[in-house]
Amino acid sequence: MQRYVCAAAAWAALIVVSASAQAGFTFSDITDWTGSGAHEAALVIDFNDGQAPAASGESHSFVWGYRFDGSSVSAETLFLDVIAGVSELYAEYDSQSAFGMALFGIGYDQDGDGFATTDAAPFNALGLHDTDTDSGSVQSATADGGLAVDSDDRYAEGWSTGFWGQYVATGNPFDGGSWGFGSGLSADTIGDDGWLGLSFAPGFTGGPPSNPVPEPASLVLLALGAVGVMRRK
Ligand SMILES: [Ca+2]
Repeated sequence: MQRYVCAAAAWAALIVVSASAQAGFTFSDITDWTGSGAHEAALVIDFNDGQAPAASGESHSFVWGYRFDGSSVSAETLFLDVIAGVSELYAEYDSQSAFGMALFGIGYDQDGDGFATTDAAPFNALGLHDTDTDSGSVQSATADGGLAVDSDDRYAEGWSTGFWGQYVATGNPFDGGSWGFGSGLSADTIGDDGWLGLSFAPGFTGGPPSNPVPEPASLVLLALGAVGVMRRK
């Protein structure tokens, strides 16, 4: 009898923990930080590619942290610094378009064993490919159709067939705050505790970044909690 009571208490504890893990992603959940300084901001990336790292059938965002000094940082600087500082991240863009910086593609070497695109984007050692340095006058010529070579990696690009929607938030968009439309990476600034969101819109249809992927430990607890619910029926 006592064994069953203990088991029930254990399941109850797991379910409580899994519920709190869903309570909203915060800066304290960010594990990968770039930069240094007294202020913090977050870069949220949603590939919207249907791949589900949580194996839930839903798309999830990824979040990287950025530290800086001064009252704010340009969204362009934040983005490029994080891509350059995180060895698993890649970006293709035109640094000098009519709109300022035009973002074409973002890649994530999710399994950490190297990264390449099917159109062989020539990323430099920092994971950046600025098409403004390419020969030819149309700097968006390679901005559509590329995929990640490794099916375990993530890559989305577009300029004529889709685009990376840009969003900003001053309050936590996953815990009471909300996203607003960005004005362009070269135009926007991000302040302390600010959020910069990039969400791919295939076919120009999309919205703000979805909820970030839960931490692995939370996933285990969620799975155990689900089993607990099933056993209780
Ligand atoms: Ca890889």
